[in-house]
Amino acid sequence: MKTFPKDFLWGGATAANQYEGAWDEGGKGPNTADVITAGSHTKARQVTYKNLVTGEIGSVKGFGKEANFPDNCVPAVIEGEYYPSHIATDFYHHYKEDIALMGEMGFKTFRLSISWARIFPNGDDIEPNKAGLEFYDKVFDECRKYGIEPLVTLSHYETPLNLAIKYGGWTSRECIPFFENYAQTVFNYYKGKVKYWLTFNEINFMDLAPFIAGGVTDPSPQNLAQAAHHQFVASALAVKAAHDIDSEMKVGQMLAYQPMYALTCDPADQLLVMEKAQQTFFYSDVQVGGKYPAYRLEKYKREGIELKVAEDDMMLLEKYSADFLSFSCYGSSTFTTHDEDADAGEGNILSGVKNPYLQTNAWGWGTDPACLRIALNTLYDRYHKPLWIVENGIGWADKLEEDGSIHDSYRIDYLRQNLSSMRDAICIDGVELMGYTMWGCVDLISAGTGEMKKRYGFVYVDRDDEGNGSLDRSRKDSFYWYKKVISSQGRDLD
Ligand code: BGP
Repeated sequence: MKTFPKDFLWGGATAANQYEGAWDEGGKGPNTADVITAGSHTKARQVTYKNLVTGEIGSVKGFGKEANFPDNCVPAVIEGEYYPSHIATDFYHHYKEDIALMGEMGFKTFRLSISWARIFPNGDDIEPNKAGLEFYDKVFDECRKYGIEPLVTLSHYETPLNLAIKYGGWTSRECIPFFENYAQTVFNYYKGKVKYWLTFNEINFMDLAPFIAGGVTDPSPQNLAQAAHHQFVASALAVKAAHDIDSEMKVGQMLAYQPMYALTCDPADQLLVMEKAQQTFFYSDVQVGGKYPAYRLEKYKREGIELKVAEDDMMLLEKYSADFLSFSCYGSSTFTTHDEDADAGEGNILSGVKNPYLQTNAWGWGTDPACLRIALNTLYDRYHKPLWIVENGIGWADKLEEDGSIHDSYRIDYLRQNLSSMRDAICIDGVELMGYTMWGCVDLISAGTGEMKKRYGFVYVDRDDEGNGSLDRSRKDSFYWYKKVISSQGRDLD
């Protein structure tokens, strides 16, 4: 039976701000994620702020475009508030145990992010924080012990808080040299230990949640366009730096992607889907295709947005496009112009209306058994570059039984369907896929809601939504299932 290639990189994915904790230990500075409170399925997470003149405190909605701060107010940590990122699930003090569990499952790769503010506490420092560099060095050595290849994101939904306060985040061009310095520092330090890198997690979230994606404190359409442009140039400079420092290094783009369906065959619905897709493809057309697409430039003209571009920017984007395209994909989304015929959709920020053919989890995220094959074919046809699925999985309120077991058959069912769809893309369609990292392989806090309850892992972590719990780790049923999948090279999905 034809199956996954021998060198396929099986593994799991995490992000520092949702997993690492130790937010003020080892010389780390605060980052934008450290000022975002917990929420729930029905209650939005908030960014807290302080008025520098009156000392007054307040908050604005964290996910979405509302994170627009009143005059004289800056995002700040407020005493007495609960911020899930501060301890998260404490990878900082559990990394040996967690990587051993990944080794036990047979992981070939582990996606994690470096917290930028752990290396440059203020973002604009000249010299790096040595303790921060040493921490990740120990993590990478631990990975090597188990033959695990790290895949490292440089900025996963976090920017050093000082850059947001002092410069308005990525709206300012000054972030480019700061990021370049950061990238060069870690590429040099971890040369020979880390081969695969990603620049900005789900870079297309700049349009949807700019404070989270780039510390943007004034999200006008002009600022969003500018902030995305600065991240593109910074990514291209990171590709250049990686290739100069070590010809073995590969730098990928990271896109939030999901197949988009029209609810009806009305051409108006197809056009709507086409326009929605352009909002996502804009980011990969620039970063992987190397050029600003015409549809986006026309949109800027229509909206009166005047992009400020430095002389070499367009050359850099073309010359240093990403080596591969990585993406997250949890399901699909459906759109229609016939809103009166459709039930409102729920789920993540890319969603449209409810697809009557699909099931959803308790947070309204639809599970689509065909999404990976469709996503892989669409992206491979468009760019002809190697792909890597760096997030896929399902959040569920798992139950820890008295005897310490966790029976997550729903997760196994979801993954079985998704892996089979991914196998079809490789074996039937010939798509070039480098690897698969299941999201949140060890339980961590949810980005969307800040909850612990929305768990994704193969490994359960004892912690609740109020921050209580021993942080002890336990293997779920899916742990043993994934181990078997990896050892059979994806042949045995039962
Ligand atoms: C992606 C993010 C991750 C992760 C995941 C699941 O958008 O890159 O950081 O959290 O979604 O989302 P959630 O945590 O909201 O369930």
